[in-house]
Amino acid sequence: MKLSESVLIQGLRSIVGEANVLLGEQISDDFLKERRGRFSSQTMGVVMPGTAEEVSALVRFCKQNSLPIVPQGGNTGVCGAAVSVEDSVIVNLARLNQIRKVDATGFTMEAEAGCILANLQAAAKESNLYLPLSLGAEGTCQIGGNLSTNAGGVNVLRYGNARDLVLGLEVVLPNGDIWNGLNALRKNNTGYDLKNLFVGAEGTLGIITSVVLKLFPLPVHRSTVLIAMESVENAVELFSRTRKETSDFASSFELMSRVCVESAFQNIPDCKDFFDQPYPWYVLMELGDSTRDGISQQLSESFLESAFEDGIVIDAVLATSEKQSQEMWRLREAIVEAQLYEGKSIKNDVSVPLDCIAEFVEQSISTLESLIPGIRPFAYGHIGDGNIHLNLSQPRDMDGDEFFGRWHEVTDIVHEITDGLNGSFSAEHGIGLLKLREMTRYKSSVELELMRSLKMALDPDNIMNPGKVLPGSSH
Ligand code: FAD
Ligand code: 2HG
Ligand code: ZN
Repeated sequence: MKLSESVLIQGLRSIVGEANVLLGEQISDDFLKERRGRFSSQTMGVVMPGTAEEVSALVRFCKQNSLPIVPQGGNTGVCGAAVSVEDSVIVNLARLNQIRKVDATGFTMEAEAGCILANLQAAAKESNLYLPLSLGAEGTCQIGGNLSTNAGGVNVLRYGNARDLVLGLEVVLPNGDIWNGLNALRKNNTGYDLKNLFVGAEGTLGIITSVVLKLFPLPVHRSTVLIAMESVENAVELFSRTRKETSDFASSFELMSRVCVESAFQNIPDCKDFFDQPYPWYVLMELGDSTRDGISQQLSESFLESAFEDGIVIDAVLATSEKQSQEMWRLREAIVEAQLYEGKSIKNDVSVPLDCIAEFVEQSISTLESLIPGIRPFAYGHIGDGNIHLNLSQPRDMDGDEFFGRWHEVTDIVHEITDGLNGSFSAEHGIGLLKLREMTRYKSSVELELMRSLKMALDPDNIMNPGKVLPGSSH
């Protein structure tokens, strides 16, 4: 028998306490808002458990009553994966926010899934250690969300993406069981590597409640350089030299077009130009080391010198203080926010092999400019990972809704070009609701069937984030 909504709410309250079930007007935009305005979210209630046991009891209750669950972290994801459709229950992990242990000998950290990423970075730093996962949303996103999206960010080049930083996980499975896989071992070949099932699963296979992460030596010596370039080809060539000539000390290699930085200058306070004239492309590069005397500055100076001589670099500014380094990073991170002031935007998050990046950018931009004259491409991203965000702002004289109406036409062009270059239609943001069409189009039937079998094995009642990631998986 299906229980009435008020009885269901009573049941949820009995598990987490009345104050931790938010209803109606208690539910702020923070839980419902989808940043791009593509999807609207509605929920029966937002439930905020405080322990893994409460998560487990909630999941059992929801399963018994066929209530779909949307696990939620900081709700900063950009593919609609934490949006609640079908009146699901949002299970937000914010109260699971304890940092349990920083192990300076083993270089690990154990924390609950609702910890804000920036707080974990700060806790590592207090112990003179480094958690390299870093992205523009780090002040809001939660580590559980980062792992569930397998987030990338600005340090993947040297340290890998979120998946590469996980040693252990605790997960509440769709039947309510708690899997305790919280080990801190670097070596553990004991059957299937279960943790990797949940990393990047976007909450469709279970709810991550705690994590053990790898830490690294704190790069106390850093060299941040803003480099001006003529072309994307030159940026790729510079990247290859950077790797060869700096002993892999480079942690970030970020590309930005002039359009991107100009929008930041215009729309975001405290963003300033570091050069006295405009250039078509910029790279923000960072090297870091923890040697006694520091070698990053010297390394970047010497290899940039040869790049100048060979005409690959036109101009460069080396940050001379921590403040200047932060200002350079502010410029890079401001691009996402700046674009919000440019009207509606259609975003892409593709990756292609490095030697195809220039071709990808050129071909996509010229095809899109013929399709929609006046379209404004914002090309930027983690070029060292082959990951470009080719975000398209609406033409200044076009209606925003009309532009959004052409979403599929635009993304189809970008994804066809990407596919032709053996790339991926989602490099780091995931699938959510946004890229279900692409899953059908570009994933083989073997891959999709395998994914469906896994989902079916773990969540036969389809209560865990239904409708996300797998096409046709709505509740
Ligand atoms: P949410 O948005 O709340 O959820 C994302 C997905 O994870 C959903 O499917 C949700 O159901 C699931 N989920 C959340 N918590 C759990 C849990 N505990 N257990 C199981 N499932 C869970 N992304 C990048 O990869 N690289 C970037 O450089 C980057 N930069 C960004 C910059 C800005 C300004 C913004 C707004 C976003 C950026 N993002 C970036 C996207 C986003 O921040 C990441 O996807 C982030 O990892 C999402 O974390 P979250 O806690 O906000 O998760
Ligand atoms: C970044 O690298 C983000 O800044 C982009 O991944 C997020 O396009 C976005 O909204
Ligand atoms: Zn990114």
